[in-house]
Amino acid sequence: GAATVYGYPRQGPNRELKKAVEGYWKGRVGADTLRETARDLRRANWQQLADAGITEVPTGDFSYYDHVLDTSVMVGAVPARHRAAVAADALDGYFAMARGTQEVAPLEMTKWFDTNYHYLVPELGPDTVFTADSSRQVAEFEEARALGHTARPVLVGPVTYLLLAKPAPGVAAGFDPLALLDRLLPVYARVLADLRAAGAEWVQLDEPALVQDRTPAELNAAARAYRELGGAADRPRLLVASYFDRLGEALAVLAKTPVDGLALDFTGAAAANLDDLAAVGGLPGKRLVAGVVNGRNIWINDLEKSLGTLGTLLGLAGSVDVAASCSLLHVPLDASAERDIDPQVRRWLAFARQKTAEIATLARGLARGTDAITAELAANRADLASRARSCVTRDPAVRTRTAAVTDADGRRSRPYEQRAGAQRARLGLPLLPTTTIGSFPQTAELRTARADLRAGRTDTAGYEDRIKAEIREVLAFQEKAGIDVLVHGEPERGDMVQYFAEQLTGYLATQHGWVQSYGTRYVRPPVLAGDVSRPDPMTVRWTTYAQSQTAKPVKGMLTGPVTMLAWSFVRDDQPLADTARQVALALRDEVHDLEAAGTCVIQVDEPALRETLPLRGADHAAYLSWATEAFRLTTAGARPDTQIHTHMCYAEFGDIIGAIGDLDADVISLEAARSHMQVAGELSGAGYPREVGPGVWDIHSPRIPSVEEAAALLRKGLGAIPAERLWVNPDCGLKTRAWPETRASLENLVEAARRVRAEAGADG
Ligand code: THG
Ligand code: ZN
Repeated sequence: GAATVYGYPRQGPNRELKKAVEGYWKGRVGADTLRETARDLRRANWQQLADAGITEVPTGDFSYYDHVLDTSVMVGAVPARHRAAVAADALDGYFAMARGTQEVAPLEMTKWFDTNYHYLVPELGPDTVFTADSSRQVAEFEEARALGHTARPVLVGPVTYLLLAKPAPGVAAGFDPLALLDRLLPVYARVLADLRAAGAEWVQLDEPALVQDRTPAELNAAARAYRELGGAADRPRLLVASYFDRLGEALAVLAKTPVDGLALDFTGAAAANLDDLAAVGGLPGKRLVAGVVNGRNIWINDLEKSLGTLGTLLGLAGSVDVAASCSLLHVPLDASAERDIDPQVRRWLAFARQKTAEIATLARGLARGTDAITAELAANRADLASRARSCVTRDPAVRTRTAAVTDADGRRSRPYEQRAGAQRARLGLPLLPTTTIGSFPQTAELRTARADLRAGRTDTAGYEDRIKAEIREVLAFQEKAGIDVLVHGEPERGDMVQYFAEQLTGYLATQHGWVQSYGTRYVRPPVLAGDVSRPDPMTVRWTTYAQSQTAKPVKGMLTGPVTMLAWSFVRDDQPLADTARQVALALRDEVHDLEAAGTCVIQVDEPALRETLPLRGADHAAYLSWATEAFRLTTAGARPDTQIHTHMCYAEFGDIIGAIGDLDADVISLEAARSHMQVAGELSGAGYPREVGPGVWDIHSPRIPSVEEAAALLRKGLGAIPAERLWVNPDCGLKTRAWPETRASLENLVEAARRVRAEAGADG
């Protein structure tokens, strides 16, 4: 069997691609240099794969910005507003679609399934005309072949492409992009024929959308698509890939089409594919690519277990190849670069490079028997054992504590109605109180100060003076503007998840573990490696310093347990619910200490609550149950007169509206400006009984809302939520905003609150 992957990190060991692309945008790097950098990165990746023992390398997985955007270009789906830019210059037009220009808006961006990667959403309508442009795919395939590699082009499949698309602006919302399938298939057939003509024996079509709940009509579309593409003349052999979950009903559908092979995920819950495959009678005579190495976590594989799976699969298909479960785009490049991680612990980690070695080892073991890989198996066994019994992964004190958690620990001592009274008495806030979400502009100066501290160019005292000065400035502005509940502005935090992870036992930070989030933006998710505890308070110092500077209440700011998991690499050796409970208890200690230090308002942010929703509806209830439980465990120890806030970044939360109620937070702030307060109506329609702050300033844009604009939104909010329960705040944190628009917008927001407060007072 072959050893293969579906994609590899694009950025290069030092994020060379980010630097080249951003340099090109600034005019500092020419188009030729950018293309050359990209070619060098592809060449290095293929070589690394080949050296590791990968026998069939992917092509077409590289992208300057996003591979879904590349697919839109391949099929000619360029929105009307970008056509002039594309016609003038293909590369600049491509970036105009990605980022917009002074004149035109970019494509919308959204999460790629349940990963932390974001893609650009295709915009389609009844008038969309597809045209085939296979040039990029053909060129990259020829590039790899010229370098001597056996290559397999990888494309986003036509069904997934359409299922990920949205009606273009101005198109009736009822328009279903899947209606364009018959128009799209000839374009895919053309691209496939071009790749065949260039010498591609196999082409991979990725259909991860088929692992989600699909209607009979959608499954039918998949059947039609692969009957038609499979029936085309001059085609290469077709490998249809799915990942992120079990294929479910779509497995039998695809197995009946004339495609030549399927790639399936066999990791985690997707291991159910094994039984499903047996149930449909296997794939006799076809190629099965078995994703047995997890492509989205960073843990070493259990090689013996994978060999067991592979052995079973041998009886279920014509041939079996070994792969990662999905593209390695979602993991960092190389664990061996992490010099600061204890070498013993580093042996438990497998980033992209280590995973390719595992895949090659498994392919060898499958082909020649376990005798051919005895040394690898022994080392793997030792590393797995060391992880299982390490005091990093197992802290008896943490386990005793989590085991003792009771239902009562997750319940506030008083119902909301009583708490609200106690909080009103303690805080003395006006009707329609004003606040912000937590962060204030992160100036270049602040980032430099943090970098200087890390590099040893400033000492701790100098850095802390700088932070204190910033806090005083942020407070002075809020007091002057007349905001009611103040924040310290979080100048000490870069990435908030990283900030807390650095202070919690059980988390590891990486130095080079960059993963693409979107376009040229990357994150370095911390690794949740072991049992979690909080040795010392994490935020109390800055919050109490801020409180010492003002008579108004200062809100304590924490990141919630679900988000702490969602934006990290989580451990795979215990249920997520257990890990969440440990993080929740550590945060509960922080809530307790903040409270003891006099903090009377504490916000626990959960921006990732909605985005972590499982791909299949059948799994939603179980997820929401442990997720809301972890939030309540974090917050429920608070006194009745301590006001618990939470914040979420999304306006689309219809499918978690019940869970928002189950959080039992006293106040929730949400994005609403862009959806014109629709969320307020949805919440009240669902009978949400507590306080709500629907955002009245869209902070994603530098535009300053006028007083009247914000007031109009507030009046709209009052139509759904009574004045006693309505808060006034922006949509989200202000970290990415600049000071001038922050000042002006917040001043307008306070004035709008005053205006509407007066009207509401007059009414009542
Ligand atoms: N933290 C973590 N994961 C996340 C987010 C986060 N995932 C989802 C969401 N937020 C992603 N959003 C962003 C926004 C900005 C950037 C990356 C992801 C960004 N990155 C800088 C860059 O690439 O230049 C690097 C930042 C750094 O130096 O740490 O701007 O908030 N864990
Ligand atoms: Zn937000």
